[in-house]
Amino acid sequence: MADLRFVAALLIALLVVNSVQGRPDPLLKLHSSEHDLPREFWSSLAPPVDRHRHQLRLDNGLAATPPMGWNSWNHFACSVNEAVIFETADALVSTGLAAKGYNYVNLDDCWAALHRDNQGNLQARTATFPSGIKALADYVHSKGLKLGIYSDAGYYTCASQPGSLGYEVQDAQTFASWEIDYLKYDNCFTDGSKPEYRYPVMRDALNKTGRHMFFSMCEWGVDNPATWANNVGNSWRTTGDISDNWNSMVGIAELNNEWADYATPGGWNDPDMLEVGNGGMTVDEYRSHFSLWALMKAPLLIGCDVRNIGAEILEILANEEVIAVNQDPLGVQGKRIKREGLTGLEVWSGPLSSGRVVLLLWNKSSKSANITASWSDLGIENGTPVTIRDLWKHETITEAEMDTIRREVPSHGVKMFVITPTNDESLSKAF
Ligand SMILES: *[C@@H]1O[C@H](CO)[C@@H](O)[C@H](O)[C@H]1NC(C)=O
Ligand SMILES: *[C@@H]1O[C@H](CO)[C@@H](O)[C@H](O)[C@H]1NC(C)=O
Ligand SMILES: CC(=O)N[C@H]1CO[C@H](CO)[C@@H](O)[C@@H]1O
Repeated sequence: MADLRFVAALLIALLVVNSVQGRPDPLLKLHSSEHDLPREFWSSLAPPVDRHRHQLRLDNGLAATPPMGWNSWNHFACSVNEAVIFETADALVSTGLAAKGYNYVNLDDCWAALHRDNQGNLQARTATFPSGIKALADYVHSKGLKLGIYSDAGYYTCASQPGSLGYEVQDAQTFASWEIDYLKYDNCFTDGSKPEYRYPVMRDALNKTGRHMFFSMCEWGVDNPATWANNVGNSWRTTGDISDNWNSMVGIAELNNEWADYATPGGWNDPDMLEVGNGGMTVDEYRSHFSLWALMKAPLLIGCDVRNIGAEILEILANEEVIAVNQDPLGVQGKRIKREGLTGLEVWSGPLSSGRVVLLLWNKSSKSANITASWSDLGIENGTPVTIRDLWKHETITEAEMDTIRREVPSHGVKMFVITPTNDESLSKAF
C-alpha cells in the first residue's frame, strides 16, 4: 500500500505540473512500468467526473448522442465488396432501420489496395471496389445516409492494407475529398508508441480538412482511453473485439461498464459493434445484448447482413423505445447498480432526461429467475407515484405507489423499463 501511495503522490504531482504549465492536452505521460498497475488503481486516481466537461470534449460538432448505423466487419470481415455496401444502404432504407436512426454505413478493413498510388494516396481495391470510394459516398448520401471508412494508427491495418501512421494529413485529405463522414481508426502494426500520441495526430488531421468526420478510436482499451480520449475521439473502444457468442458479449459488457462515468455527449465508450443477427446467440441473448448496449450509450452499429434480416432480429434492432434510451439527450451511460452475489442476477440502471430512469433486470444465469430492484437502488423515493413502461412488451405495466419492482426474467434474458415519476420532486439526487 505504501508503494501505491507513493506512486499516487508522484502522479498527482505530475498532474499538477501539467496543469500549471497549461498544457492543452490533459494526458498523463507515463512510463510503461507505471502502466502495469491494475486498472482499479488508475480508476481510483481519476479526477472526479464532471459530466459536462464540455471544454475538454472533441470540438467537431458530432456525437451529441451515440452514433447509429452499420459496419461491415462482424458479418463480412474481409469478404466485403461494393455490392454489399450499395445493397446494405438500400436495405437500411427498405427495412425502415434508416428511419429509426441507423444512418452510418461503415466500411471496415479490406477496402483499400495493398499499395498506395504513386503519389502516396490510399486507393480502393479494384477487384472488389471498382467504382471507387467516392461513388459509394455519393450513393449512400443520395439515400440520406453517411459513409464511414477505416484506417489504422500504424504502418498497416490489421488485415495488412496500408496504415495511416505518418500519412495522417494526406489520408485525412483523401477521406475528405471522398466526402467520408466517419473514420474508424485501428491499432495494429504500430511503431510501439502510445495511442495517446498517435491518435491525436489523426484527430488534428481530420480537423484540418474542415470536413466534420466522426472519429472512432479503436485502440481496444489498452491504454484506458476513457481517461484521456474525451478530447481526441467521438468514441473509443474499451475492449478487444466482440465475438458472436454469449460469453464474449457478457465479458465485454462488464469491461465497458467500468468506464461508465467517463462517457459524455461528444465522446462515448465503445464496447464494439453489435452481433445481433449473426446467429451465434439466442433471441433472448441478442435482446440482452441490444438492451445493454443501448443502456450503456454504446454506438449502435449493426453487424449483421441487413439484406437478409429475419423478422425477429429486425424487431430487436428496430425497437424504438430501446433506441430512445440510447439516444436520450441527457447522455449519461447507465451502469450495473446491483448484483445478487454470484447468482448472475443483475440490476442495471441510469438516469434519462425529464427525471426518468431506465431499469434493466438481467438474468445471466442458466434458469429463469425473479429479480428485484428497489426504488432506493434507483434513486427514487419510496412510495413515489410512477408509471412503468416495459420497453420490450410495449406496455405501460403499472401506475402505482410502490418501492420495489420484481419480475421473472428468463435465463440469459432481460426486462427493460423506463420509470417515470409522476410527481416532480420525487427524484432524489442519487445520480
Ligand atoms: C476544428 O477544431 C476547432 C477548434 O476546436 C473547431 O472549432 C472546429 O469545429 C473543428 N473543425 C472540424 C471540421 O472538426
Ligand atoms: C417468481 O415469483 C413468482 C411469484 O412469487 C412465482 O410464482 C414464480 O415461481 C417465481 N419464479 C421463479 C423462477 O422463481
Ligand atoms: C444458476 C442459477 O440458476 N442461477 C440463478 C437464476 O435463477 C435461479 C432460480 O431462481 C436462482 O436460484 C439463481 O439465483
